[in-house]
Amino acid sequence: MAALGETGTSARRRVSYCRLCASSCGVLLDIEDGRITRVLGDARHPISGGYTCPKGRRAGDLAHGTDRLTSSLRRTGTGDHTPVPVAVAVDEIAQRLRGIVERHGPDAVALFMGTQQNFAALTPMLARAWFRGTGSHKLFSTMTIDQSAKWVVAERMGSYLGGRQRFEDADVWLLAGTNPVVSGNGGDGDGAVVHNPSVTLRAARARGLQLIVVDPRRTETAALADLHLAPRPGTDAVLFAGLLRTILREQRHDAEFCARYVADLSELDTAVAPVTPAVVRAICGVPETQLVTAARVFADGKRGMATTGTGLCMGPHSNLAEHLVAALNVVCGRYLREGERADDRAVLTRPVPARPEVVPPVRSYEHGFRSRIGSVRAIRGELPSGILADEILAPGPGRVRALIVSGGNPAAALPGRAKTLRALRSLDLLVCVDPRLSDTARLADYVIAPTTMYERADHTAIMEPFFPRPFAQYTPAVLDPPPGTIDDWRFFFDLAAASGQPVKFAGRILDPDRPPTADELLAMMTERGRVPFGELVTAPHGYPAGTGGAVVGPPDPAAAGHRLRLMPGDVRAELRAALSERTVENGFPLRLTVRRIREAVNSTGIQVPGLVPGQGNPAALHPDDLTAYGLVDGAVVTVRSAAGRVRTTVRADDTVAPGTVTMTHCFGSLDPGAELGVNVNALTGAAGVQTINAMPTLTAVPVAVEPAPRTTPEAI
Ligand SMILES: Nc1nc2c(c(=O)[nH]1)N[C@H]1C(S)=C(S)[C@@H](COP(=O)(O)OP(=O)(O)OC[C@H]3O[C@@H](n4cnc5c(=O)[nH]c(N)nc54)[C@H](O)[C@@H]3O)O[C@H]1N2
Ligand SMILES: Nc1nc2c(c(=O)[nH]1)N[C@H]1C(S)=C(S)[C@@H](COP(=O)(O)OP(=O)(O)OC[C@H]3O[C@@H](n4cnc5c(=O)[nH]c(N)nc54)[C@H](O)[C@@H]3O)O[C@H]1N2
Ligand code: SF4
Ligand SMILES: [Mo]
Repeated sequence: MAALGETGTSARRRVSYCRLCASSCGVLLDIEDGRITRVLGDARHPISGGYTCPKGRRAGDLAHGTDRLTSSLRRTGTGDHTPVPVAVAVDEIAQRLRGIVERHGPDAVALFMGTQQNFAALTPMLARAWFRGTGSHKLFSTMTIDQSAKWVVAERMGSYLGGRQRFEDADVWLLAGTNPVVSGNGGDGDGAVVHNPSVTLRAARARGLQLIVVDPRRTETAALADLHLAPRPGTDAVLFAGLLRTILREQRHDAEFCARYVADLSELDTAVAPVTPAVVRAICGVPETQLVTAARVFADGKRGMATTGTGLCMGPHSNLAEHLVAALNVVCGRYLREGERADDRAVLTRPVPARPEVVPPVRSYEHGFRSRIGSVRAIRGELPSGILADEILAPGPGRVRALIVSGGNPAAALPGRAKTLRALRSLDLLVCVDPRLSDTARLADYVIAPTTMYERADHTAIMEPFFPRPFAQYTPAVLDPPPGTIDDWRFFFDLAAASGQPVKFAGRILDPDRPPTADELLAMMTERGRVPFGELVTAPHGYPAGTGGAVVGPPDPAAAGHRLRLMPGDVRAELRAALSERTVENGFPLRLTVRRIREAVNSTGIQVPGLVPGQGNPAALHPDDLTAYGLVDGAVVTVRSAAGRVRTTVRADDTVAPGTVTMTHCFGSLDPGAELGVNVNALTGAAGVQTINAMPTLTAVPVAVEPAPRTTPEAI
């Protein structure tokens, strides 16, 4: 094994990688007396090249802070928590789950999979394995309050199996509603990552890449762009329809690719025909010349894609906007062809051969499990998290009565904060696996205290599609975990065992009486990969696996008639609706937009003392708007929407477009003593949801900002 020595009392430097976000940066940790004293970027790491961010460098505070849970907790009659041995907690939870299933059936049990469970290779596998054994349909994750528009696009448009053009040799790239310099999101795949983002983007521009950014704010990324389009929040669908119209009118599209792979180019052409540059200016506020220039620059670059993030996927027309971005990539033929080097990033996982053919749209959500809430159906096996609170609150058969939360904080993250809190409080059983007392954990009957990232062995199998080239990394546990903690995966393994459920893992059934080690499970996960686990562990700074030489193969003759659908009837109806919509002010003259900050990843980081500047969540407005609303920088204000209100301070920020307010999600705390800013989801939940994935509107939310009267109650 690659263990480089025992952790213990003397100071030593250990190699590992950070697992707070998908970037998986290589790090060197100075460890003294079992505590992290310093985090340095690993300059020998082939992907992150020494880069780390402010929150990654504060890993010591996350592991050893006073709020770190070192024992699992059980809620007492008075609502407080007292320590409980994890084995006892597991038995009690299994027993209570059994009782709930006996009375109400398996659909009374739900699992919520949060962001942090995805950065450990084993947790999602074992959490799902436990969940499958329950027989419930009530599976939820953050994807459906994030970028599930991308799922909807694939279901309605179909997919091309040859692979997408890469960032590394692109001539042009368009980033819409994403700010990789801060978030690391927005790379060359769905939900992908830009590693070491400033350096990567600057190097790409230095080799000639033209960067187009579409964002209402002049973001850190927009500041690096050749062209920055700043549409009114929530109007991207119209903007992208306008880009498509210009490209088709000027015959700048890839006619050969379209002839071969698209079923309905003329329907797309007809649908976008009314979206002239003048219409785009009127609706989006983007000048005609900018639109036409962006269309030409994008279409004329030979290689490169348009990719998106939350700013697009959280808007009031998110499914449509995301569909039109995908249509732009298709129309410009931005996919790999037969004989080109395949985009094969699988190292530890099974490689999927690239073939230049199409999987036609299947609309599998039309046949998924139907929720009793709004007839919404499961998509990709998950129910939308936007309906989780109603699934818990609405009486009747099938009501969710037990919820297990894995690496997530739904109390902070779900739209409609007040309703969410009511729902979580009304559960018969709430279990939260979390290293600290998050808002969700505060409400839980049991809090399971897991090990944190540097206390567990791991590898990058589930991150490999997001690396820019084939790469894998293993890390042993480099810190001793507090004795009362348990690996996340092991909690789910033990829960399944205590419930008498079989655990399927990597094609076998695990023996409940003989729990495997993390390393054994990690090795099993790699059995179908091209780098053996035994070789992986000998490369502490990671394993650059080379391209493997795969090329895009010939198409399967059986797929010859398969085509993508760019403008099916429902998408066309959504475009008509977006074009005919009139902005109604209704007392809410501003639009609240989403934005992330470097110092936190969702709710992780906000509680680290001194990490977030000012430790709050101010509302940033353009200086002209401050003047117009009679406000000054630093003033205490009420931000009000149709859903609720919060009290915070305002900040003058000339990167924010006039008419726009930006705040960050996942702030706030139910602990009245904690000053952790306000939670923006007090303002969401009233604006509409998307059909199909029930995605709530989390950006372009109509709000008003007013001086706060002294009597305004503190927001939750
Ligand atoms: N530092 C840090 N990194 C993170 C996270 C974090 O919390 N902190 N979170 C992680 C997670 S869970 C995710 S999902 C990713 C998300 O990654 P991103 O999607 O890149 O998230 P943001 O940085 O918020 O960027 C969203 C951008 O959309 C813009 N925007 C808002 N409304 C609109 C609109 O209507 N139209 C357009 N075109 N743009 C709009 C905002 O101004 C903002 O710049 O980041 C991940 N990485
Ligand atoms: N208004 C608004 N709402 C939003 C968004 C927005 O932009 N605006 N963004 C949405 C998006 S994109 C997302 S992804 C969600 C985020 O939703 P969540 O994923 O539910 O929120 P997080 O704060 O990331 O929750 C992670 C939790 O995991 C815990 N944790 C940290 N390390 C570990 C670990 O090793 N093991 C375990 N078990 N737990 C750990 C942290 O303490 C934290 O409580 O929020 C969504 N909600
Ligand atoms: S949190 Fe920061 S240091 Fe850690 S992986 Fe993400 S970007 Fe890298
Ligand atoms: Mo997210």
